Amino acid sequence: AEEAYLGVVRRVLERGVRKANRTGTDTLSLFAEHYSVDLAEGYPLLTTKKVFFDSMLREVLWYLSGAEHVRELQRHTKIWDAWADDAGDLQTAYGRFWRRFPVPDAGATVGGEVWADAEHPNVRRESGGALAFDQLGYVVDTLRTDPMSRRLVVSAWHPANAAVSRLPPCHYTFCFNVEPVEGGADRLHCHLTQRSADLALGVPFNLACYALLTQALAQIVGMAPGRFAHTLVDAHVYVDHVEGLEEQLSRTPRPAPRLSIARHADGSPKGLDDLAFEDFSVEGYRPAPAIRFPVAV
Ligand code: THF
Repeated sequence: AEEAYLGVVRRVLERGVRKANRTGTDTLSLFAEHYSVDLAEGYPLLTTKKVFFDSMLREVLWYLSGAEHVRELQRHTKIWDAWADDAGDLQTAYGRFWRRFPVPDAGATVGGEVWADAEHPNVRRESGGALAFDQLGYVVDTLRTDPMSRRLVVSAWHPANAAVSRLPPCHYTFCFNVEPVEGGADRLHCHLTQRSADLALGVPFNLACYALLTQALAQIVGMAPGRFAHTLVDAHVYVDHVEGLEEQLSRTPRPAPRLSIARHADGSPKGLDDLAFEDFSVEGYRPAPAIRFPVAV
């Protein structure tokens, strides 16, 4: 599984085109790279370098919380500090859109289009009165009621926010898909589309994050984790990451670890909003040493 990720890194190092970008550090980039891993083979936490699982898990729990600020996350990890203001607020936050995507006012309708209203089971009222849609809640509910649905989409991209934000979402939409299995548990697949993919720093976190999320949703709805597929629109390596990645490519992947997610005492799965840091444990993770990569801001 890890080979799939390393293959993208290898291709970008070999054939990537040098590009300038807003950060001031050039990249080697390839357009529309893709890889996938089978989560049945283990949890894809990379072993060719140490990936900081605790930081990544704090980040996922922050997404799930639906918060628009990083004040809680900052108590545990610095990985989002560079993009937050002094109060810990962000101009764009994943969880805010995953769990609380703004619903237009009824008055915004100009023709025949429709919007879920306050009566919809996945719509909540914000403290200020505006309506917000819980996309992840909708996915869980739909996996239960209509698992073969091809509409299991979550979008973190709000055009009117993205146009003015300092950092619009990089991994901006994901979609689940169920494969029926005769005589066994159906498999839950996840496809993530990422507009901008920092292969050394971000992608190992993103891979671990969505693999964890897929396994958590599968457990919640009684399915088996399937494949995680990842499309990288601008797949890049910052030029100051080349040396570290060459070192990483020289290492041989070790067996993938296993992730386990706690259940309630009666054996029933914990729901999206019950999952806490202590509920996740990784077994058999014996990675090669960490590699330091400077983050481009
Ligand atoms: N900007 C850039 N240039 N790259 C990114 O990967 C990225 N993100 C998020 C937003 N903007 C980005 C931030 N996510 C680390 C990991 C994830 C980040 C930012 C930084 C990082 O420094 N990781 C180190 C140390 C981790 C630790 O000490 O806990 C590592 O070695 O993994 C991608 O979504």
